[in-house]
Amino acid sequence: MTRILLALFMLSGVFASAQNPMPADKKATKETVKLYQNLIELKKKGLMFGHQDDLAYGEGWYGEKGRSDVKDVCGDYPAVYGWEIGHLELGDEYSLDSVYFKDIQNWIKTVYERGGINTMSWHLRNPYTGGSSWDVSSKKVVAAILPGGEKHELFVSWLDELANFLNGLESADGTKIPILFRPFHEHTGSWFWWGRNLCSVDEYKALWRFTVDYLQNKKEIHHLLFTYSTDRFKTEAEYLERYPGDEIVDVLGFDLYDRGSYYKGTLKSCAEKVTKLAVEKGKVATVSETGGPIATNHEWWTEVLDILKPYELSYVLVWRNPFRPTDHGNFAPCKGSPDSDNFIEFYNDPHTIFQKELTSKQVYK
Ligand code: BMA
Repeated sequence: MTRILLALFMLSGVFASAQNPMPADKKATKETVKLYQNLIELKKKGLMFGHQDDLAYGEGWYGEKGRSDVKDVCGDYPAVYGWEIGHLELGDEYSLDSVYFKDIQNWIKTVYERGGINTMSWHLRNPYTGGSSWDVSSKKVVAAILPGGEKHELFVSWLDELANFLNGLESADGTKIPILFRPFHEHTGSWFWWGRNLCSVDEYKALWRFTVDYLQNKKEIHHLLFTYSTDRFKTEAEYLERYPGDEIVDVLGFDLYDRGSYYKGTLKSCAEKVTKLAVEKGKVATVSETGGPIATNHEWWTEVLDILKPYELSYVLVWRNPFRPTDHGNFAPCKGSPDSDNFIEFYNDPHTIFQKELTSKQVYK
């Protein structure tokens, strides 16, 4: 009898945890837990649309209150907003993309109040050489910033800057605003100092573990959902090779840009694998960065939607619309852009989710 009762009790626990998935951080704030659980629910309803630096600038404008290229086209804001904090570690006032950190903090609050979702990437400088994230001249960087390494103290001081910034993300009533934090991304490629050919598997995992442990246990930061995001990959084993662990990661993502004929097949294959893994692990799956040739392929939006529709993905985020010339063009539509009609079709599709469909109640409560 006791055994039967015990078995029933354990089974009820299994059901409860399936119904109430929890983020990896056992001390996650109430709103962070809710965000995680709502992300799991929302991905069953549809695919959220995200855009990098959506509120900060766009085609021909910078810092106009309330403006968004996406809103200019479809009358609605994205559901997910990407922010980039590279150069925060230097104590600078603005990011490598020339956005003031104070403004980013304010926009993050605006997004939270309206029930949108904030995600943050970090193209942090190379702490060993002093170069940029893209400085891959040394393979010693990761080892040098781990405990005992010659640049460890410097790296810790950068995490302190990050912690100050994160602690400043508070709503009007003092609630810490949950963030999907996505550090050390695209590590299956070798263009950042934390990339595949630049450090060993163990070093990469140790970098993640140290960072998460420092933020959670030394800085008491518990309003983050950690996002692991590779570049393109072929197999689950490749995807997981440098995965730091279920006890650390909440969101499984990958970045993939459309720069040729490989894109569609690879997008499908990566989406399929990442959603399968997310279901197995009870995590959230996402296309954490993408972008395509929308200036020339005016049907790109619905083509991508057709590929992603079968999979339970939380969101797809397209990269920024640079306000001054850089090495890429716009990844989101803007007023009058030739892909606009197709984007509106994408917007009107019942499967896509934009800001108006989300309310703060739905996402954080
Ligand atoms: C890259 C480009 C760069 C930018 C960097 C960080 O993909 O958009 O211009 O500085 O991301 O946001």
